[in-house]
Amino acid sequence: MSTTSTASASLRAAIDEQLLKTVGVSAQDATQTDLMKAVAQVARAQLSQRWVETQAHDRSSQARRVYYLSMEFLIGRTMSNALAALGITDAAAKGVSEHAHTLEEVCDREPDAALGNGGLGRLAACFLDSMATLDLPSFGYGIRYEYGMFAQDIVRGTQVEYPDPWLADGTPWEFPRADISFPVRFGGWVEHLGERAVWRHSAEVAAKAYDMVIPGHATDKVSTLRLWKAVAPAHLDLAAFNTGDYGRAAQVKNEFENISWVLYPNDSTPAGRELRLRQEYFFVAASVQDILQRHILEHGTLANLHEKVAMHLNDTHPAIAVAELMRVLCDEHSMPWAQAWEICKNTFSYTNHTLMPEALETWPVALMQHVLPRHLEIIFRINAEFLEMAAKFRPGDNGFLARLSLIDEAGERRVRMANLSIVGSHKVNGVSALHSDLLVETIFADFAALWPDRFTNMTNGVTPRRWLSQANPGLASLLDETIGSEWRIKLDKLKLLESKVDDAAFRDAFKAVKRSNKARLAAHIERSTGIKVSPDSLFDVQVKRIHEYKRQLLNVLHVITRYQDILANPNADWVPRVTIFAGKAASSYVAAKSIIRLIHDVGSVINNDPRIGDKLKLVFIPNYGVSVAEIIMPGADLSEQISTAGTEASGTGNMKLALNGALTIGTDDGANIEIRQNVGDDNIFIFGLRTPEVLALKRGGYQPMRHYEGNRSLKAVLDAISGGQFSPEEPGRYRPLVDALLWGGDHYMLLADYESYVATQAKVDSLYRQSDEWAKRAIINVANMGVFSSDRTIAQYAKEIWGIPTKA
Ligand code: 26Y
Repeated sequence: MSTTSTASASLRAAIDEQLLKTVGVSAQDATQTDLMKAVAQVARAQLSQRWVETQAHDRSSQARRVYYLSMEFLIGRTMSNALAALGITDAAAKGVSEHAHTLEEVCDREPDAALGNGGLGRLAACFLDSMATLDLPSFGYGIRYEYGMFAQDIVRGTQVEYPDPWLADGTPWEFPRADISFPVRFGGWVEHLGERAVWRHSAEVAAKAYDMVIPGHATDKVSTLRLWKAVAPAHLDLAAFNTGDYGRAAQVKNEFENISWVLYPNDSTPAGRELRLRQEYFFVAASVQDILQRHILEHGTLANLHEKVAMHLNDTHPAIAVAELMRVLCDEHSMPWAQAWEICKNTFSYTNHTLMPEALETWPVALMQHVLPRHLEIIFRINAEFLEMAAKFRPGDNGFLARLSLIDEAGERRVRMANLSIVGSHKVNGVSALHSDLLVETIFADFAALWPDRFTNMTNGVTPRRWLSQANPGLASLLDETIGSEWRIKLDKLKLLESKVDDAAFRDAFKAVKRSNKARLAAHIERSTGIKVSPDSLFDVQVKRIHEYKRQLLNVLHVITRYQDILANPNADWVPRVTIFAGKAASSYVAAKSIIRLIHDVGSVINNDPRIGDKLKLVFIPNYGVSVAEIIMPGADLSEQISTAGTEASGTGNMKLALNGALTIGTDDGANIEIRQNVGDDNIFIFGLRTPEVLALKRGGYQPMRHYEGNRSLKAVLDAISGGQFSPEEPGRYRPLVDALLWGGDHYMLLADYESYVATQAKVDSLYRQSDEWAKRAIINVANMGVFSSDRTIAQYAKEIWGIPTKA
């Protein structure tokens, strides 16, 4: 027997053994789900071995580690990624085929770990993959939510949210660490005994560790994602239980354990509730205790903490860590304040993911006093010392100090978490070149005046393992044949494709891959919506959270324009197009939900209009998430990245789509700008106002009505929507959406960009008609996406922010 067939024979034996031992079924009776669990157990055992070895290595080398603190990790499924990292995909496929199933069917049985909302959470998951792949000594820390991102169903065109009990049947990928548990305290008051502060807390909950192993690729190293579960202290439970009051016992248990129950399903809309603050402190307090305990075990002192520990704040959500580290160092380890503050600043770094002022987190001082009284005192002291220093920089400028202050004194006093993060960190970064520039020019301008060197840029990236290897096996094998397989860990190698652009045989192979990915996507569309679409159409894709600034509504305006034009000129040479949307709206976000409904209403009219046929289809794929994205990205021709310039911090879907050979139609915003710089102006469709023009127009008094009056097709489209053409049973349904554009100031300037958007869509059509020209540009896009690997991003963080050498 060859070595590979020995490997698959032994893997098959291992699967059968796990079916019997862990799953508890005979090999003959195993269902797809049973097989999924058994294969996972086999992979888990091998990963566990790597985990133990990596830990031992990092411990003995006294490595400097990075700890990535994040409220969100949008991991998706683990199976395919784990098998690929272990190099046992083929053997596993053979193993399950003996049971008359395909590996794909088996992998599909795994629920997504959807512990995040959108871009920020998925970025954290891509980063973990890259940290492991680069052998970076690292941990992710977060919350083990019992319920992740809600599942979205569409009922008569409207979004309905269902809970996501992803843990209901257990997950084979977690390792409960029964012995790792830390107390987390809340409430009460502070007693000052001379110099010493003592926090007399009023409540305590236990944080229990659950680890997920994050395998690296082309390395035996793994990283750890440690998630905390809140557990009521046993003694508390028992007190009520022993008196026979079971109802009360359950209630007390719930009050404590609700901390890790559910992910806040808000994205860039403030959450503002006490439970959210408790979640933030809960996972930060547990993580800091764990990190310090490990540090003391390895180094015996906290004096060198910043030399061995880098803690990264993924947005302001874990910002309370700054106050918590100060509290632990000063109150619990009796370190002098000044020394603790030096350590603190040198330990933390912070990434900002949004410019929109309404999305910046603040907490009422009164709430902080109630939940975390000692932390509030510490924040006040940090603020006093900081403002004293700042006052020397610009004496007498009270506006400057008021803007810098950690406390917003206008109206109800509030703690500004972004300001706390900046003051407590040695580095602050944005997530694209434009975003990082705008940070220092706008919302953080005062801080940048004070500390210009603190601010930097780290352009986002995505992991090529999930977003190319795994999601697009067809393109991955074409790449392997054409340029070798090293691109998986050195994405710059894609550049080699440029020499193939004029090779007709290669172009045909490339087109064939796209065509089969589109057929797969079309099948998913039919399964999930009942709508049949032709893979010969141009697949025009906008997938992301539904938010006004992302302007899904502008896309709909174009679709209706096209519909009206087709009706007016039915015999023109129309490029058949399928416009595809997917994404979730925050449950309380009325306008976003209304946009979802409009998409459905417009879709029913267009898709059922016999005059239109295949010339135009409009579909909304329900329940967007990581696994659905893995089907959509490879099947897209056109990537819609159409946020108002200056509002999308970076975007990462734009990178995934271009990496899979879609051309971008987009504004001069976020990472679109860097995509343009890399692929070249001729290989991307950029339209609309640029950031300075947006700002100037806002200042000069923007008049949306002028565009309505001045553009006949725009007027016709808006009149059709507001007149009820798409909602005849309730003609006024979309009046509020249209009124917000015409009378409400059109905050995101859809009408200002409409004309240029529609004109650019016509250019898209002309290029698509020349299928060879289109393919050339798509290939050039793929060839130039190397820089958008999260390996590049993480190598840059490691070098410039965390001070940890990597092999990249
Ligand atoms: C405060 C809370 C309710 C909250 C929760 C989640 C606020 C914001 C978020 C999520 C923000 C987010 O996902 N931002 C996105 O981060 C990506 C990664 O950097 C960027 O590519 C994207 O432009 C940005 O919108």
